[in-house]
Amino acid sequence: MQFANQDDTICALSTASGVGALGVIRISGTRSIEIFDGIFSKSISRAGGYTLHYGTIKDGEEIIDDVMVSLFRNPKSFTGEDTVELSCHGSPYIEARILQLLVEKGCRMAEPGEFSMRAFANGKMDLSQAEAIADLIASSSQAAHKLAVNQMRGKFSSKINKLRADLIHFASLIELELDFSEEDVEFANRDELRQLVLSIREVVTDLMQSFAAGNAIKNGVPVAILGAPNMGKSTLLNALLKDDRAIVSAIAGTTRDTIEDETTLGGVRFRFIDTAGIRETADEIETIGIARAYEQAGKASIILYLFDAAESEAEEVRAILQKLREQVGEAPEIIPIANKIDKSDALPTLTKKFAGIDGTRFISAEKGDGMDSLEEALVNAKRMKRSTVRSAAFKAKSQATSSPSISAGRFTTWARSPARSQQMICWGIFFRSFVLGSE
Ligand SMILES: Nc1nc2c(ncn2[C@@H]2O[C@H](COP(=O)(O)OP(=O)(O)OP(=O)(O)O)[C@@H](O)[C@H]2O)c(=O)[nH]1
Ligand SMILES: [Mg+2]
Repeated sequence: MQFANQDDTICALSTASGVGALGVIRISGTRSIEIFDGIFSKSISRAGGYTLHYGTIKDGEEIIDDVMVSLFRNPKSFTGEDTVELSCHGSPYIEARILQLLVEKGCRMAEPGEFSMRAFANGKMDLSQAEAIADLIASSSQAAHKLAVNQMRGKFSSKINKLRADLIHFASLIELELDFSEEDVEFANRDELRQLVLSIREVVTDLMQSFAAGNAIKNGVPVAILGAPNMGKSTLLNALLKDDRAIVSAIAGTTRDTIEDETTLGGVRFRFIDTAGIRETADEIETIGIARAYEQAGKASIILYLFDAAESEAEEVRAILQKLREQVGEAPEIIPIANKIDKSDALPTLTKKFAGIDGTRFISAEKGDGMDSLEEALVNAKRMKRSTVRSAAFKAKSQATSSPSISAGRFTTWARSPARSQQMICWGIFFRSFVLGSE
């Protein structure tokens, strides 16, 4: 994206458009104080940074509004430039008039993201922090908020910087070793090399896994609701969302396409996907819907597999669950759900009937029975997924520690074989172009 002239002084409404108690307008650039002075009842040209001023915005003799003004002098502002932030009354008319006045006096309307771009250009933040600001504004759950705050405060950036420094160090050690490979001298300490490789590997694994976790937090943990027609999938979706989102009917095959919506449970954002009931059918549209149901199941982190508590048999459910597992692989957590407990025997009888199916939840999506425990199971499944990721990372780390190819004793022999030397040169070139290429 190309921004217009960077020397322009820019202005924009920083609060949401529409009626509100207050509206905030931001002006940034070398002429911001001078331009603002042209519409304000007093001069702030001699005032220091971080000062607050009260006065009136005027268009000639016409009073537009009484405002509070914060002044930030470069470089101590969000953009790193002279910045004026004024709070006026939150009327779209007043805001438009003030912006119009500012443009008449020499400001340009800012393009989307231009204040953040200037902050980046002036070294106030890196790209990951700029992205975090957008995420912070869009955050709709406790977890997404925490993630964005951490990223904005530079936690992610410091990890990347540390990785970059480690890679540069590694590349220089390898180069040194290659330069003197013909001589019988070990320049790079074997233990140091091994530790470095392990720590790089750990950070990269962690970053790769944090992408999936972060993505789920930002966009919601995908949960697919699966089952045969009429099991109550759409009823469950509505109960989880506490909204009448999907059509519910006693006609089998009501839902033909996938229906998605999000909600937050226990501070975690979930994206629930109701699907077409799975059955053999000659109906062309329903067949497409069923294919989509499988597709969603494959992409989901959690699958809620629904069956009718009274009418289903444990053996048949177990067989279906086994098939489902084969189809979706190890990754998604599958939670079996016995629905419609309200219309059948007492709960202990049902519990006994499905005792062989691990983790079964008993609910009545229609009456709301068991929903609290299901919601708790969802939040726990999410937490377990996170700790599984951590333990996988730990496993990868311990496997790497015991990896014979990089154990200290065998490193020299490994490195000196002609094929390995070739490999090491390739690694060196790779690290060099990857890490140093941007310099
Ligand atoms: N008694 C009882 N009936 C339920 C319950 N949940 C759903 N039903 C009823 O079961 C019927 C089917 O519900 P839906 O939610 O449309 O089922 P579905 O699985 O989405 O069905 P398809 O979209 O056709 O695949 C409706 O008549 C619901 O009222 C429940 O917990 N108890
Ligand atoms: Mg349905």
